[in-house]
Amino acid sequence: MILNAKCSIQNDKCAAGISIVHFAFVILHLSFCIKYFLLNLMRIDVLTLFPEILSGYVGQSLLKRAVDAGIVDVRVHNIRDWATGKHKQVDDRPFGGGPGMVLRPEPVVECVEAVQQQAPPGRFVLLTPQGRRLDQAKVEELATCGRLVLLCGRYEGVDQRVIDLLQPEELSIGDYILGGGEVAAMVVIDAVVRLVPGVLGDEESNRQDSFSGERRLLEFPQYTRPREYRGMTVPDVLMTGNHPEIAKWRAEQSLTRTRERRADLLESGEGE
Ligand code: JAH
Repeated sequence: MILNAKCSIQNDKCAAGISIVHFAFVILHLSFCIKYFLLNLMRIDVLTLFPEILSGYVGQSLLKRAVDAGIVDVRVHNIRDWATGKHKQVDDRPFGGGPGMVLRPEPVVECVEAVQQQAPPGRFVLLTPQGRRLDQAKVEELATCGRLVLLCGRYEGVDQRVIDLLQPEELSIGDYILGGGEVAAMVVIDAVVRLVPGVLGDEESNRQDSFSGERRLLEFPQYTRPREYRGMTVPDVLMTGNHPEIAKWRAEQSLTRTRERRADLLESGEGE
């Protein structure tokens, strides 16, 4: 919707004869709209001071397969490339004192702006322990976005003016402090990419469907061959071939496990 509005504004300018460059941008944006929104593809931009942290992961099997198949487009950008001055300084000591360094606003803001302009602007996310906690519902929401721009903080964090100016969605993957947002960004990418249509085989995507309700329980225990290992046997019900009974047993196991290990998952909706 927003993208269409933007396209038509640029169209008006073009009709008013502002320049042929605007027309070229409309065509470019239109082609990106088609690519990422209509064809269900996903573009992910990662903004970081340590792009090499991402490179091993991006070349990894599942993601690499999706990239090779043209379903996902992952681009890693070095924030330092937008630093100016002979020292290319990206961080500085915090005003008011205290330990560590803070990311300066100029290279970060200019990097975000430049990257956002490469295609229709994406959902802009800052990975930070100050963010709202990521869960599967949020992952599903992000997977529908078409484009994500993930900003990875480092040191003591980013200058607050970056946040006030660009208003990213601040997300946390859990209550612990990492060395920086890169690992958290990889967690987001890993969780999101497997939901993009075509990334997983049919088998697994069907499995995902059956668990993508509001009610999320822990998985039931799984067994495979051999039937007996070091004197430990597989529960009898799984060997009966009685599928309604198996389904019942598994549902009970899921509920018991969830109650024992993750009662917090049952708090909403368990009252009926
Ligand atoms: C640590 C900047 N909740 C995950 C998470 C995300 C980011 C960071 N830590 C944890 C972090 C240091 C500097 C970001």
